[in-house]
Amino acid sequence: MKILQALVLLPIALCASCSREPSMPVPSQAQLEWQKMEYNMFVHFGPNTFSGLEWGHGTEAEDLFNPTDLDCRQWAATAKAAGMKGIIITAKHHDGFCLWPSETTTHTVAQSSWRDGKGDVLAELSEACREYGIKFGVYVSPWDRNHPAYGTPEYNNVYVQALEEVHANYGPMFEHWFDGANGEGPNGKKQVYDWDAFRATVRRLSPDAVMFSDVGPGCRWVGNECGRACETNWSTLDIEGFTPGAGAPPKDTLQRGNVHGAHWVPVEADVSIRPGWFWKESENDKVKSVEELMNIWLSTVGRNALLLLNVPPDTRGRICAVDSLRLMAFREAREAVFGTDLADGAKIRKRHGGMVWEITLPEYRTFDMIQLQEDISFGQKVSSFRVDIQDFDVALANGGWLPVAEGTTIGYKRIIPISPCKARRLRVVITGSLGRPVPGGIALFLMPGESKDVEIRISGLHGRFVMETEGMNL
Ligand code: FUL
Repeated sequence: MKILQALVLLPIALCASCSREPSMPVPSQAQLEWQKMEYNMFVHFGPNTFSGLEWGHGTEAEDLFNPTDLDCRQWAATAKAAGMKGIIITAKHHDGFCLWPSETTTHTVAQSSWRDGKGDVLAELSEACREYGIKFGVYVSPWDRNHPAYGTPEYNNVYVQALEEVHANYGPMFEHWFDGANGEGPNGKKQVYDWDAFRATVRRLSPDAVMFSDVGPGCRWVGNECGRACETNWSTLDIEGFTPGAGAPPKDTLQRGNVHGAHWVPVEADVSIRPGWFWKESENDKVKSVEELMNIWLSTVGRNALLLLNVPPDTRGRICAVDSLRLMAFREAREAVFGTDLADGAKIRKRHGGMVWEITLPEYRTFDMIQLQEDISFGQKVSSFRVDIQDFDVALANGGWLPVAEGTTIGYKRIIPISPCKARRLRVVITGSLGRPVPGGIALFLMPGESKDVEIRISGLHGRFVMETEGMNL
């Protein structure tokens, strides 16, 4: 039995070891699981929900926070129905108001008259997430415009204690969101943050939480707030000498990563479903359309990033109908595209040392999106690729192979929209790689409404397919 096991496992082990590049960063188990979540909900909620401000001054009365009908189960149910896997809430935003009864300050739910000072949003939300099988995470702003100690070394201890309260009492946490914002506090001073102490606290109490910041260490900011990752997106980054906030690498580097970066720090793209981060009645008619959300999806999840979509609850403490209906319509739209994998039943062969992935479909199929994945447990390797389709009716010198797409990085997931085409055989040609590439999956999709009976366009790359430029419009 042992011998049989060894015979079965040996080729797998050999194959795995020959695909592993010794000096290449790979994701931790927590980062791998995090990446597979793909789509999470951001929740901005606090005094700003009631004042209409984006950055509260910190002087707001605690009684301002007074949700009339708070229902965190509704948030979790909405996230679940939307296809999201986690929720991250602003436990404390820059105004310093804590959504849990923190001992570190007198600016919390406990000092408000909401539920006679007995309310605790973190307790309610973490419980609701457990009930709905949604993972829970927190944003705790280090910038605090209320705390009297802000701007003095003492504040770093205060903030560490706040982190301890949150992580010890409301975990497990899948992600901790570190905002690098570093403005002035009530005494006009800025804080010198003790990032080492902050990170060590989260690591100690929530060892599996992926820490977000401009420079990770768990995942990194995408460098904009419009939901756009770069086509070239390395999950590797050099972080030595950098800090979140003003000491971060240039935005361009955050977007692309470093091709030979020493650390695995994948991209998270945070964007709001509305113009602002906090709910405002005046923005009820400005909720992003399904089309906008689909473009965001293709530019984030489709470009090796995780999408963190902010859906802010209103003054009742509920996600209002316009937002939740949009989320459901968006889910339906995604299912209409990605619910049917037209590569289903295909035979996939690796050739030329794994540099060519040949796909033979069971029959001719029409598609206009190609989804490629690397098995990132071996690291991210592909730096350029091309996709060809084959048809012997097309009399081309190179055996009927016709290029339909090309690109740079793949990473965990890359979705490439192309002109609709009909083919039975495809090949992904890896034209540049840091090591032996390891495919993680190939799928083909068709946008509903596209003709099911298109002819192959001889023009290939010069047809309707438009490669976006690398230039980012921030
Ligand atoms: C930024 C904050 O200043 C915004 O208010 C918002 O919370 C965004 C997600 O992060 O740094």
